[in-house]
Amino acid sequence: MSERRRALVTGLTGQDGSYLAEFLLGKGYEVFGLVRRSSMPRLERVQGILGEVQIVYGDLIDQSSLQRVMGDCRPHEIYNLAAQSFVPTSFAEPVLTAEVTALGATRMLEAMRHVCPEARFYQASSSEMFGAVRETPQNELTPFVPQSPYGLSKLYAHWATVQHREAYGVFACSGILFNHESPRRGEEFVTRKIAKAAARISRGLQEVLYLGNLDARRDWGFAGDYVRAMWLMLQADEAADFVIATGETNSVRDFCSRAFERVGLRWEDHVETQEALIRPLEVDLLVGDASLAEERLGWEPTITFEGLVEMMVDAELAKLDASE
Ligand code: NAP
Ligand code: G4F
Repeated sequence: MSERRRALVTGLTGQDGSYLAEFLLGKGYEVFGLVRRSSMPRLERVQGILGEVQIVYGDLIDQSSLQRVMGDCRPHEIYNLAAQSFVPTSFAEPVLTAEVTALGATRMLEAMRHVCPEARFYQASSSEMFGAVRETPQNELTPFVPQSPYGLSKLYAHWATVQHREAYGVFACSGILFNHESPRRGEEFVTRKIAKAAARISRGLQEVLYLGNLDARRDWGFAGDYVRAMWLMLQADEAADFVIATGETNSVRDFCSRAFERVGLRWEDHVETQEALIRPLEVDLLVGDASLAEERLGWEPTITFEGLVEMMVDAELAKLDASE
């Protein structure tokens, strides 16, 4: 009988970690989820799988914890999803962001190289690395011009992944994922903030939604589709880097329009802009070309922009119904 595949997922408690763990359990993997120690670990997103996933404690800023965990789990596949992932926080806490998001990835790669060099490694890279984009749509060959300490940190981690592959021959892939959302998205990100506010305003629980730049355009997909792409990258014959995106771009204003339409309201009557929410530097336009992933991995998104907005607003309405 063949050995059960083991996967180590960092960032288990985040949006993607929860979807990926569910996906891997569905494929029969033994899943180890790295959680950082805190007085109150945030396990809400993984409540449903706590009996199946094995929690292991460690922190991306502690090298020895990562080596210990890898030695204990002996993973076949490692998915490095942990990061300080919120762009505004990266302007407020640039050193912490670099420690976790940039050096944390290097610590993971070094731990793997020394403890389990045969494992396959996935790095959660980001379209934020394209920053002030030099071409549209963006693909694997588009130059990187990061516009935030977060983008800069992800770029360091991206090149660390490429270098480990080239220098040491480890199987390491970097997935350059464009924005992906879901009802489990953190409440500080713009899509969840809008979906939640539209639902609350429609029920008379809130009056105004304050936002920053309404003109920014993003390529928004569904997180459930994107974790499947992560797994596909680690099943390929050869390690490589892939853009994962829908190929469609919409503005924050478009997201508002759809979300408020879903609850029968006009967004213009409820949204106000606030200077404090404007970033020191902005990424104006992102739209990805995922044709390499389609060709080599057979990956395609299944959820449209309209479907995503409806899914997120409907989930917020259902939560309000359940709490009544
Ligand atoms: P998320 O919801 O913010 O989750 C981040 C995870 O990292 C959380 O589980 C968090 O744990 C963990 N973490 C933070 N600092 C840590 C540390 N020092 N040691 C160990 N764990 C730590 O992010 P996400 O949306 O799921 O995204 C997953 C990854 O993909 C991130 O690396 C993100 O930067 C990247 N990415 C995301 C998108 C997107 O659109 N979602 C696009 C491109 C790339 P706590 O619960 O303890 O805070
Ligand atoms: O939802 P956001 O905060 O996501 P952002 O900055 O694009 O970053 C996300 O996607 C990246 C992939 O490109 C990931 F790597 C990263 O970890 C994260 O998941 O903001 C989206 C846009 C921005 O242009 C922002 O300026 O929405 C604009 N925006 C306008 N008002 C707002 C708001 N963003 C937030 N968070 N809150 C607002 O009130």
